[in-house]
Amino acid sequence: MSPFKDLSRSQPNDAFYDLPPLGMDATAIAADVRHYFAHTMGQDRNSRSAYYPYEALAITLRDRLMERWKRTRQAHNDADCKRTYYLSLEFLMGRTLCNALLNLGVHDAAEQGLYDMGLVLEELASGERDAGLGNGGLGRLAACFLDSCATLELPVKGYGLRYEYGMFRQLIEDGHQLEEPDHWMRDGSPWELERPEYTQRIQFGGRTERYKDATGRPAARWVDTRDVLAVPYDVPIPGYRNDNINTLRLWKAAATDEFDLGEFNAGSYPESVAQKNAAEHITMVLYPNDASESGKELRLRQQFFLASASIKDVMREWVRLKGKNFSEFAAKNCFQLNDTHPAISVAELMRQLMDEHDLDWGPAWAITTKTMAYTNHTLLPEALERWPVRLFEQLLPRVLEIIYEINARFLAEVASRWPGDSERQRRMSLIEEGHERQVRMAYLAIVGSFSVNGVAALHSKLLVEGLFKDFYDLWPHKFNNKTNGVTQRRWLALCNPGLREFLDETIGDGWVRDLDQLERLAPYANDAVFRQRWRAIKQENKRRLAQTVKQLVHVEFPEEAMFDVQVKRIHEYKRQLLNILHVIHLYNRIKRGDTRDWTPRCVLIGGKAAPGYYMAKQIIKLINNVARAVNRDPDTEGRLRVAFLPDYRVSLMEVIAPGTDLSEQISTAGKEASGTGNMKFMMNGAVTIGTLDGANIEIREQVGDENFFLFGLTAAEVEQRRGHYDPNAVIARDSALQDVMNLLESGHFNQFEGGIFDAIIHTIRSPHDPWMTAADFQGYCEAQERAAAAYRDQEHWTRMSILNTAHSGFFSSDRTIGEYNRDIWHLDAVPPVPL
Ligand code: HT8
Repeated sequence: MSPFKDLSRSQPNDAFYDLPPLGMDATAIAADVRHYFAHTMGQDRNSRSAYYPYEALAITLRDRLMERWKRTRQAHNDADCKRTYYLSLEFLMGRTLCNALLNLGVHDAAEQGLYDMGLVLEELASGERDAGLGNGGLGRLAACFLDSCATLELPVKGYGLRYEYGMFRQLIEDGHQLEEPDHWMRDGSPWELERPEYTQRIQFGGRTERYKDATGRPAARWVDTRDVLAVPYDVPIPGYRNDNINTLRLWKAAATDEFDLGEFNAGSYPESVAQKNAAEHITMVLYPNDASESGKELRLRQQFFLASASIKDVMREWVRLKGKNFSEFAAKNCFQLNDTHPAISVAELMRQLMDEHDLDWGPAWAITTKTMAYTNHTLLPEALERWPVRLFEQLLPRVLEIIYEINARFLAEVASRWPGDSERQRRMSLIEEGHERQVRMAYLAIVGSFSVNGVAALHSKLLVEGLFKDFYDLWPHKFNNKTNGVTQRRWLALCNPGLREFLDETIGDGWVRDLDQLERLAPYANDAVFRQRWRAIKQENKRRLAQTVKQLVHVEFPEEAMFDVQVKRIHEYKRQLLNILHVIHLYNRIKRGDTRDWTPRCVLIGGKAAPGYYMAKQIIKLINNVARAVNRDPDTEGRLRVAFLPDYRVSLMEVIAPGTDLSEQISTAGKEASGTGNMKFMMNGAVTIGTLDGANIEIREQVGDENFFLFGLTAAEVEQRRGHYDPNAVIARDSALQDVMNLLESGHFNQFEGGIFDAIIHTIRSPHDPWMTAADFQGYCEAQERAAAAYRDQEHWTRMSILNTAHSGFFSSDRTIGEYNRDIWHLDAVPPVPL
């Protein structure tokens, strides 16, 4: 039946609507699981798959989320509150089941209820596939933010795309990365709710037509378009034990029902229908590049599809409640743009206000620039989005006209502020002139927003001194910093149950909502009994991690060794290469017998390379080849182990972070905007070895220099050295690095694969190496020695570990979201209508 057909003869009464609350105890949960397993999934004793009991439990929990979800929506409507919409092309949610159990407060009840029926919760939970709708930090940040907004009872709705294929699955074959498509929702997802009644119609192509409206005012409309439907799927976002459930709305592209037989000969009906499937390609697959733009037409389609559908969704609700009066729109709505990916929203909001809701330019622009806020996540030039004007002409002609008009008015403002400075106008123009004219999306975002923020103190400073300096000179009040954070619900309470219990016992459980309370741990760093238990928990987590490593790559990690971990996207600026050069250095030391006071070490590296990123894939191959050579050599036994963990993802990090001793955060200074893995490790009691980059700087400030292994050039020194960097002189002066290069260049790690590492060797020796790997090698090795020495004194190391957790309160995404709300959104917390 169509969801659009309204009831007419039926008159549902209270008997239909009023339901008793669902039980939250073990018995009630078990009863529902049994019911769904037998009556909904149609299973019986012959069922062997772990999938059906998982699904039955998921639906049981979904029912309980649903009860609360409606009340949250009702509370928001009743309060007529201001709302924020977090627009993002990526939400890297990971698994949902255990998070729902934790936040609903029914983990133990469910575990008991299942146990009574002979089922093991952990086994069911570990069968869930990650929702990999993001690349890395930027997408995971969006997921952490949603958790914090729901916990803080802020009326924030996420808007994203429901990709049929998420982040690819990474296979390692013969040391090389292979990609396999991730058809993650083939079996459907119990966590989404289709809402066909809120479908929107999105335009592409066509042309602009000018006309006079009923009042004689000149107006424009976008006609002869090829339309695509946007169908929303809602995902519940539970707050921590507060009965508040926010919404993540993901759009799926679908074909319209009408189609153009005229274009085809009569009789090519099947071809015409098939042609419509092209519409559904828009949300087929996530682009797998992190911090680099793809430049592909389909990607621009995705961006506009998200922006247009989400804004239309907000407008529909506005018009339903307020009619055509937009005077309060900016006071009640805020769009937070997650990087420039949804920046086209600036022009699309203008278009909808003017062409669909009859506002003039002035009022529409006033609304837009009081409603949009933009977060920048990188300074890397290859990630700065620019779209060819030609593409816009074909795909979004009316939107391009509006961008031109925004630019004309903006450049007039620049000209009046700096008369005659045409060079500045050229620099600041939204349109980059040149061989191919391009729209600069970051500039569109800045001009259209009232707030522009970076994601860590150094990054925000570098933005206003460099990339956005001209804009800062014009509008200093727009620029601000919001240092990233991560949710301690997933990244401590859920992933580290051993530590969670110990924390609860020691300082109470208030830290789950208020992470600053971890500060109360600091005095216990001096308590030997406390340290003993802390170590025992870490050991247990290391055993769990070692088991995972063994299972996945058949490498033994002895648990008394230092677990030294670098997991993140593979990118040259993150310098996994520096890490592996240090591994080769350790290997050299073992081979030459330089092993007095040796600290046994297990080096774990994981991460995905963008499929088209040649160097990143070479680095993966090198890591694998070095790992093979090291692990095979009997001399390394008990001293050094190396493993590359395939298919790094959210659910793997949940095992990795608790079991890590040393967290590698070694990017070239000035290049990692923030990093967020660094925070997850710190929370779980790992000590950081790192450069003065991104949030590392703030981590070091919080934990103190004595609890952090610092090395490397500063961002300023990196820039000073550019132009006269001479890595070959650096290598010649450093015998350890010389030895490493000799071994690498001898072909020791690629004996039957001649020349495969030439490109890597070349970049290390190139005076144009932007990442200055050789420059930081010596400092890195010294810091690694300090870490190794510190680890040998286990009491000292445990003290450092405790203090890292104790001082990690600042890195809760609750703090970050509190700042977004205080400085940018100005939302009131709205408690849900009680059950
Ligand atoms: C930063 C990371 C930071 C995290 O945001 C990052 N930025 C991107 N990915 C990140 O993890 C990013 C930036 C531009 C892009 C893109 C991804 C352009 C196109 C496609 C993907 O690197 O330091 O912690 C959250 O702020």
